Amino acid sequence: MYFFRINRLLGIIGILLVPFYSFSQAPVVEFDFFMEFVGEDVDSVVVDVVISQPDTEDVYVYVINEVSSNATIGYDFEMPSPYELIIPANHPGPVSFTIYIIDDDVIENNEAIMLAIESVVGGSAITGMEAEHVIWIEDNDECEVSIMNTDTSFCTTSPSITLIGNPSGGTFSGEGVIGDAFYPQLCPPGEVTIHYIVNENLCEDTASKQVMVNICSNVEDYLLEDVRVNPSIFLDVVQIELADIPITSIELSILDMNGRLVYHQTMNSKVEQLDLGFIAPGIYNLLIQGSEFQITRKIVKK
Ligand SMILES: [Ca+2]
Ligand SMILES: [Ca+2]
Repeated sequence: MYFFRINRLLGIIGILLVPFYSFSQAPVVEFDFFMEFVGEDVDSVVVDVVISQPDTEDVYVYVINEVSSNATIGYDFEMPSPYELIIPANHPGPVSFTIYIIDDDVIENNEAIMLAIESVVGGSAITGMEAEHVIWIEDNDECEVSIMNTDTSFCTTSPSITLIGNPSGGTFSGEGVIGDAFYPQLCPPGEVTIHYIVNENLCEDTASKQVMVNICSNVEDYLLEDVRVNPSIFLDVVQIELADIPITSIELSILDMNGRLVYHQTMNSKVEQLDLGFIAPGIYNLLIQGSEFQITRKIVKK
């Protein structure tokens, strides 16, 4: 009889204790604070997880890929292997994880790494005030537009060079510039300015570079006057005469102002009659190229 009563009494006490017992055993595993800001040039960030009440199951920290401004793993940051992000069941104390920040050269908005804590078995047993942690990576790359090429002096006979702009993706312009190439042979001798314009969302600026195009070596003997164009403004037929230039392997080319070749022939005599009735009225560059020299002059079609 007494045994039955004691048993029943213990049962009632047990029922009364269950909510308290469950509450007291609920794991409290959380980040030490919610948000932090770091520069892109820091090497790493240490994230601390505090454990007020250990979980009875393994718990892991993972990245939530939900926000549009998310930093990208492998490009913006690196994490230890997922297995190193696990907090073993019943782990008593705080745990620290290291997130490695990658310092790139890309101009971008600030980007976030969102971390969360979750039970391995998928339960939502984790309670705590800071179930998520956000690391904002502040971009340290500034918009600095420049032309990277270092050559500042060319001959009128120099071959074309590929222009390199920083950051890439911009547009070059200026005399002798076609696309991303600079053709000294299309420039008159003297100072020439090359422009580079970048117009992107996070970077809008212009850079300019002055270069000299000089008449060098063999060209000195053959001046512009040695190329005689008759009439100076032509309708259909134009006569090209090379006064004091020996006729050996001389190529004659006509390019429009965008650098497109509209006519080409080899010169076989000192005087050539060109029928250019098929080209549109406008200004063209006449290129006279020998094996060791090159002369450019403008011609005009009515
Ligand atoms: Ca980045
Ligand atoms: Ca960057």
